Amino acid sequence: ELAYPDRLNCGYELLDRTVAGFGPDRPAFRTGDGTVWSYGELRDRVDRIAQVLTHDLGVVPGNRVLLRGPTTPWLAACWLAVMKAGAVAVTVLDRQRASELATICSLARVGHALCDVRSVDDLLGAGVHGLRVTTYGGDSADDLTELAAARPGPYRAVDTAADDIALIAFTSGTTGRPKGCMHAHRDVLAVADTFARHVLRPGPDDVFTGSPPLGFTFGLGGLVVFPLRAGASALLLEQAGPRQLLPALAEHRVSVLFTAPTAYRVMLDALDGHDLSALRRCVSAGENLPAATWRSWYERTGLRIINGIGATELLHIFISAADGAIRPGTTGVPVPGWQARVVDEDGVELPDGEPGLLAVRGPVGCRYLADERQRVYVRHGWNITGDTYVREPDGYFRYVARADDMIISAGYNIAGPEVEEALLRHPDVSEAAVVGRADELRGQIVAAYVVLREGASLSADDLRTHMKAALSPHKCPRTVEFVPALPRTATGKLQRFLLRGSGAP
Ligand code: 3SK
Repeated sequence: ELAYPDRLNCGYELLDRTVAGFGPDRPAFRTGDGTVWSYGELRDRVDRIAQVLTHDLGVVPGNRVLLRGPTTPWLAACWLAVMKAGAVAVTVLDRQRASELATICSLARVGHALCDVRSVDDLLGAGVHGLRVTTYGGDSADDLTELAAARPGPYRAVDTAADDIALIAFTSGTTGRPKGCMHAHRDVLAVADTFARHVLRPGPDDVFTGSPPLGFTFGLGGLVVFPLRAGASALLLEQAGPRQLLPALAEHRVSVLFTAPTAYRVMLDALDGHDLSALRRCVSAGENLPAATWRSWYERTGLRIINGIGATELLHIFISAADGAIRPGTTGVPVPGWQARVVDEDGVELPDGEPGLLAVRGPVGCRYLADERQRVYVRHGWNITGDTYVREPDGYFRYVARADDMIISAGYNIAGPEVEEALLRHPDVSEAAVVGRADELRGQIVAAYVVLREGASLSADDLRTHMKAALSPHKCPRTVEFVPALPRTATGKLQRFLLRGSGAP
């Protein structure tokens, strides 16, 4: 049980309390060009921004403030300032375009936006009525950076209730229509005090980095909330693709890495000559981590990837495993503080070994902003994540598929990810997606889309031979298509519905 006081401001807890504990001089944020913001400097900037919000922009507690920009210390500082000012941060991705931004602003009734000057065009293009946009990183007199410079002095954090909403994080899942997930001040601390505290066990000397943007709660947790809660520092990279990550890991002596399975696979091809000796925790989430990727990473680096499943609805990771308890091919066990089970459509718990719906509950729950899909996500007091899982007899949870990604072919239930894993075991395959395609005879057939590694020239016949040796015949793809890339959401999740050819969720 996590016990928090009734009055709690997560911005104060993450920043002021950490400065009180570790002093102002330790590094908080670093950037790729070597800039370092100490905790003292970070607090000074956050307090100035909070003053601008309150005194220049007239933001009052509860107002929704949209935050948009590449991953920089300024974006993180704006988020902390919104927290301290008792307002509600609406985080969006830099990749989201005008029409999506307009939808989000209208759903969340956003009145203000703090936006990196480089990302402002789409936001202005969204044409949101009454939205007051303040840029940062520019050089005009009404730029936030200029306004903040003129607002000295410490800022006293607004005395928010632990249950006041701090954040509305939008997800469109893998299929479409955005849903706003509301999270309170206590939720922000709860994910640090469960997953980070028990699985990562960070200390003040840790250096975090990773690819997920701050507009995705995977990134907000991994690059801001977890390091600050531990008095550690984070390297914030504007470009954080696998090829930028590798040299950064060495140069900045990164010890905790957050990224997705695809990036681990790409990094495997380019590891040579990179010094990863400071790295001690590698977290993978966003999608299931195939056992083959886990094993190759372990063989090449000696590091055991921490696989996790998280959700924007639940803010961060709720099933995972630490260190020696990691079992490749499984996600792990409920993070301390969380409970999980596998249930049928009626919410009845299924026996171990039987696939069913993953149901979880813990310190954070799903609270959609005015959305009828709340009834689908929360059933019988449990959050139903939309994933099909098996609980093994030893209590480990094994991913099978997204619930709507099961393929039924000639009466067989086939999990797309199992077929994808077998494809990925071929050394020439870099990415794979498997979907069910309508078929008169069999109901559905297994159709594979494959991205080959650079320079590889594998034929569909050779791949079929590999698959026949790897899987029982009914699971082998009937069609194989080589494609240059797979369709993904802005947060990197595979959009299988586009491959199914339905064009719609
Ligand atoms: O959506 C996800 O996959 C996720 C993973 C880890 C942490 C947070 C999120 C939203």
